[in-house]
Amino acid sequence: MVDKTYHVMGMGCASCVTHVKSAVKDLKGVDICDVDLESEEMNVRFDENMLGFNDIKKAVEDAGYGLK
Ligand SMILES: [Cu+2]
Repeated sequence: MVDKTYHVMGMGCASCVTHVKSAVKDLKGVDICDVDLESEEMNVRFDENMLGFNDIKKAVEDAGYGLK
């Protein structure tokens, strides 16, 4: 497991946070995902053997937001 912090773009309210969180938590191999609206930071703990940044980025983008 690794812990990473990413920057989420395009969130405007608490329901955006919920959207992003649930999209990432649905990914296989993700243990913890916390998103902070004010700092736009996302902390993710995941199994790096099962997925990587690009998979997380895609899930966030599919939900309608950006990730870097
Ligand atoms: Cu919103």
